[in-house]
Amino acid sequence: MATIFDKIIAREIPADIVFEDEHVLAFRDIHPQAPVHVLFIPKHAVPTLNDLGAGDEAVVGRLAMAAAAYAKKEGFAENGYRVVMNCNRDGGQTVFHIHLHLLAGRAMHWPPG
Ligand code: DGP
Repeated sequence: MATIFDKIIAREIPADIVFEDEHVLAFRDIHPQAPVHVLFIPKHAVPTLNDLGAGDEAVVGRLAMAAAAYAKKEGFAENGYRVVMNCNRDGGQTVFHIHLHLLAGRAMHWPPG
């Protein structure tokens, strides 16, 4: 099922895009939870982590590598950052197109809420 993220990929709705390559799009979260809050999404839609299958091995790896490259480029890799992927109801997922949250710019807490 199409989600709001498909519309961002298609440029049907605006987003503050910070990175794009053949497989990955990254843009600022509309409700930032930290000074830096960027979502990394695959252009090939997969609803949840549970739906990854054969042939999808590289999907999450590409998101993680793009996030790490962004952290290095923006200069906060050394201080650190958090990446989060929410899955389904108890994980707090609200958009059913997998995405990796990159949060940075403040000290994170543990355990998360
Ligand atoms: P999650 O709860 O893990 O499914 O995260 C979905 C995130 O997507 C949430 O932090 C808010 C963000 N979001 C939802 N709709 C939009 C939108 O239209 N534009 C942008 N930039 N972010 C959105």
